[in-house]
Amino acid sequence: MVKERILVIGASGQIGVELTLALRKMYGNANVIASDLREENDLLKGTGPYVSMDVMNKKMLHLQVIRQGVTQIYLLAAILSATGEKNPHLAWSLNMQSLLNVLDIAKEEHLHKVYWPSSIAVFGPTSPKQDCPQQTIIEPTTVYGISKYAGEFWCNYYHQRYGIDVRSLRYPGLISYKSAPGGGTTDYAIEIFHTALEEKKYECFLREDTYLPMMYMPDAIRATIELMEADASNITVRTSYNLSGMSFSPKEIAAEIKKHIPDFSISYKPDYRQPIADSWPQSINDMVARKDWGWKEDFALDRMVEDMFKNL
Ligand code: NAD
Ligand code: AKB
Repeated sequence: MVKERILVIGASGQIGVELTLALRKMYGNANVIASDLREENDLLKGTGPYVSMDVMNKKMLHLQVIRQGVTQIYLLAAILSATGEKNPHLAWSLNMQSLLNVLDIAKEEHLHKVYWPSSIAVFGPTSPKQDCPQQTIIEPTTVYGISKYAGEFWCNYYHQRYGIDVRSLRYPGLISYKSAPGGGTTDYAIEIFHTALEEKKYECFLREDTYLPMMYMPDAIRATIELMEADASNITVRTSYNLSGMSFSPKEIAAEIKKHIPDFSISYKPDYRQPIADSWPQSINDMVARKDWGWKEDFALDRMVEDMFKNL
């Protein structure tokens, strides 16, 4: 078996921490190099190598790839939807240039595999709201969504033209308890747990009836690993796979939380994130991922809420 050396870029973020720990379990601690612009997350400390690095510095990134004998890159550094709307040029610049840097180096150094996540944010107001299919009208209205859609086509281009084995998932909003979320529109579904425990109440920045596609982090990590471990001949989508876990509204998650904290209450004060949420589908059809590499989620809303409270 070929020995893999994996570089995770953006390892101190919401997904990065859990993905790095999962990859270290599979490939051995020393073979998974965590890297980020910010300091090493506490949960990563002592579990394996860490490199402080700006993914925008292509020379430094290239040097690290050579020095560390890297064979696979997981690129997680990005600016998410809500933060992106505050600084569109910065979001475009980071989200695009980081990907192009990684794809170029993958080509030059003949890396075995690259992972880069897309998002349900590629879809826009003209996409189907319910059961949104893999291939449909895609006209994103946020800079984050535009960058993800363009990124998907760069992945496809590097695969078609240079044979890079780059794989991608369109994650829904991810819910987790280990590391904090990084500035997305779906972050309310994490904040709500923390304030429910601390204050027994939550003021939601989305309307009560705002349904969005969501997923519990253990499912997202497993989906990522299953996609990356799948035989290349089964991967028919080289832009990015639709991926579905669950779909709920703030009112529904609040009702589920009330089962655990009976005097919990929620109020609503929609802000600039409401139009972002309104532009996205409410549920996703991921038939192609299920057919190609056998995807199936474990967690529905009730089990996710139960598990969050067990762990928080
Ligand atoms: P996050 O913001 O929590 O983490 C991103 C990490 O990248 C941070 O630790 C940040 O310090 C780091 N970073 C930023 N700029 C960098 C730079 N120049 N060089 C090196 N590192 C840098 O984000 P996340 O939620 O973990 O998301 C990871 C990826 O998954 C992103 O591409 C995001 O678009 C995608 N995604 C996330 C979700 C979600 O709900 N979390 C949903 C869909 C897609
Ligand atoms: C966000 O809300 O920006 C992210 C995403 C769905 O991509 N969670």
